[in-house]
Amino acid sequence: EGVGPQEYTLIKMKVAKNKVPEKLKNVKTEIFMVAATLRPETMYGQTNCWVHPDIKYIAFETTRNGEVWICTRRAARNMAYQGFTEKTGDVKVIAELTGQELIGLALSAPLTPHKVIYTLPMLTIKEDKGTGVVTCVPSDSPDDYAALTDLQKKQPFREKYGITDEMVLPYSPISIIEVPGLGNLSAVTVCEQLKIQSQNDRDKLAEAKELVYLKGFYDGILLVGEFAGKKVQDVKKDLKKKLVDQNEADTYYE
Ligand code: A2H
Repeated sequence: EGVGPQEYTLIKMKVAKNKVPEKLKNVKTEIFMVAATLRPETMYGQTNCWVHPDIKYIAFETTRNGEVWICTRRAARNMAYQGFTEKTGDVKVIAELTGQELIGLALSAPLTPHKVIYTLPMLTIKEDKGTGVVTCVPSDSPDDYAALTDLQKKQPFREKYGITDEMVLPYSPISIIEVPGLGNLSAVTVCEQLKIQSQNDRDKLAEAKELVYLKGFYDGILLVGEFAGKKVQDVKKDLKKKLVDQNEADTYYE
C-alpha cells in the first residue's frame, strides 16, 4: 500500500462480564475485542462488532492494566513489538478462538448510544489487515451497511451463525455525519443509489466507497457529541486523543 506504516486507532470493545466465553472464564481482568479503524470520529455510530467466522483469533495478555485483548495472532505479534506486551516480541496467549466462537458476544463500546452491541459475522474481513476485528458503522461505511443489511434481511443467514433477532434487528444506521450532497446517512444513500444487494457486490461496493469516504472525511460535519457542528477533519485528532486518554482506544501501526 503506502510508503510508510499505516496508523490505526484501536477501538476497545469490552466483553460483558456475565457473557465471557468458556475458554476465558478464568481471566480476572477486563477482556476487550480490539478493532482497527481509520475513522475514530465515526464511533458515535457503532451498531456492532464484526469478526470473520472462519478466521482464528487469540486472546492474549497486554501491559494495559493486565487487560486481555482479542485479535488475530498476526496483529498480536505486531503489537508485541509496539509495547503492548510485557516482553518485546513475545505474546502470552491465553486462548485460541475462532470467529464463530466470538459471534454473539455482548460488548460495550465507546461513544455509541447503544449500551450493548453484539459481535456478528462479516465475510469480507481480511485476515492480513488490522486486527481482523472491525467495528461496524453502517451510516458511513458501505461495507458495514451491506453486511448488516444482509443479516437483517436474511433470517437463514442469522440462523446459520446462531444469531438471535435481538442481536441484529434493533440496530439501524445512526445519523452522525452530514456529507454535503449525500445527506446524514451517506453510506445508506450511496448503497441505495447503486442498488447494492449484498456484501458480495464487490465492484459496486468499491464504487460506493470511492463516493463516500473522501467526501465523508474532507467535507463531513459531525452532527453529534461534543464536537457537533465541526468538520470531521478538524476534530479527528482531538477526538482520538480523548478516547485514548479515557483508555477506550490505543494506537496501532502496521
Ligand atoms: B473503517 P485500509 Cl465508518 N478487513 O472503520 C476488512 N476491512 C477492515 C479490516 C479487515 N481486516 N480491518 C479494518 N477494516 C476496515 C470504520 C470506517 C472505516 C468507516 C468508513 C471508512 C472506513 C467503520 N468500519 O475505512 O485498507 C475498517 O473500517 C475506509 C477505508 O487499512 C478500517 O476503518 O485503508 C478500514 O477498513 C481500514 O482499511
